[in-house]
Amino acid sequence: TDDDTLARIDEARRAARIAPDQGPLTVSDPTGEKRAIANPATGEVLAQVLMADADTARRAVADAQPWDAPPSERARVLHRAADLYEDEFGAIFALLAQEAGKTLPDAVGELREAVDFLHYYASEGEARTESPRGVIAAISPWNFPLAIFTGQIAAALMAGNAVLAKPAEQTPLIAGLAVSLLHKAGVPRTALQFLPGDGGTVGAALTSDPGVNGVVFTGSTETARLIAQSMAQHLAPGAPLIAETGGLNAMIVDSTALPEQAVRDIVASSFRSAGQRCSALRCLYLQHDVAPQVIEMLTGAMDELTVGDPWPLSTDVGPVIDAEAQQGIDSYLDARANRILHRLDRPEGGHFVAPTLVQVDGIADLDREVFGPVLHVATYRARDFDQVITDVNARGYGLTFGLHTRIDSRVQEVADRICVGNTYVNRNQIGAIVGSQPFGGEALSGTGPKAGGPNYLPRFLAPQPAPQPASQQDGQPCGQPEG
Ligand code: UN1
Repeated sequence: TDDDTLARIDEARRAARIAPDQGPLTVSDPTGEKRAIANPATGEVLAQVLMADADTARRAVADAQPWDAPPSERARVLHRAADLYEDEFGAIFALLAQEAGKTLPDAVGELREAVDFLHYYASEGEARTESPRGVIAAISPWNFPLAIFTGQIAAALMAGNAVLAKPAEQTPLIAGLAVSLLHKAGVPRTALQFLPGDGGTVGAALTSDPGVNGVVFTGSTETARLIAQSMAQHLAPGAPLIAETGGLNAMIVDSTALPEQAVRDIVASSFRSAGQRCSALRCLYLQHDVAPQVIEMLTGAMDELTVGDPWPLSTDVGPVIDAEAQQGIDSYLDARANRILHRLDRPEGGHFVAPTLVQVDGIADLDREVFGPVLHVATYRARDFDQVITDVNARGYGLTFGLHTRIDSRVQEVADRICVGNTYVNRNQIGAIVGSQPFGGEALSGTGPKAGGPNYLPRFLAPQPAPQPASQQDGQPCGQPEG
């Protein structure tokens, strides 16, 4: 971005900023309790949002109507929504900073991803002739409150479904803006309803409702399990759960890697977005002989990071989302105080966690996904390379994996053995690009199919009956009840 463009972006963002002296906005919805939405960097209350409750959720299911416009019309509306998102970049960047704690580079990436999802699914879905499933509940996280929220909705809508969109309780403002732009572009209100609320009540009401024909979810592996149980209670066989969940993502840097490049990519993968991406690097394996040099360069690079309010353009690492997140990471680190290799100072006020390196023997020492700027570092010897891959696979997650090496045969060897959705070689391991890098995990990291890839949208369409062998075509298939 050149300086002129940056100045223009900054001006639009400034104009749209929720000013502290205007007092909290009130965002209305007919029922439910108020929730104060606060800026995670300053604690300043931005808005009072009236949240939906279980009754509102049930009524929304009853009112939902699949979007019965032809696919070409749906595509046109979603392409138009993408243009409206781009026009509103100032308000979007302001809210991403104020409500979600995003730096401007992270906000720019997020808007790009949301726009790409809209165009991608609109184009993918245009030629599809299958029927929609019906009503889809879309439950999305606070860490990509625009991109993931929009991606789920865009795929489900493009397939012709009605969507009940439940954003994370921490980020209803940016989600509400997205919904208003989708409506303005022409998505009917009965096809897209907005249900800000907490997962325990609104999420549970939606996922247990027999009128819901499928759930798309991004969030923790534990919540995905609860959703699966909730869906099982209403016995709607075939109602899909499309889930993207957590990860314990590793990177190997071997002794042939270029250290400067590796360090740049380690910093980006671990500390951008304050480590709050499911794709983020959690456990770095350094080959023994280069470890001292890489750690020295890494701690030097960390010392250059500016941690603080994401609003100033000079900030590299913003806050974590809320007090609960901050306290959880703090107590995790307190319990490992004697293993801390390096830690930056924490800024005053706000929900900040200082970027931290923690020494471990291997990925088996990580007892959970720490969703913040905390990187675990282990070393390995050349003869143990295979064991590292085995140990990473043994954790049962499978989202991203990074490899820094100049040995070509090693790239193939790792690609063949590592069980993850996305493997990145000699680059950082965040920021998958819609269309060219479909994103999603294996095993505990999600159900698939990958978002931003060709298999995603078809999951929101009713499966076609399998073609019958000629001899059975006129009769009932064996053992299958009618209907
Ligand atoms: C998430 O953090 O919940 O590739 C998933 C990336 C993003 C990750 C999104 N698409 O970094």
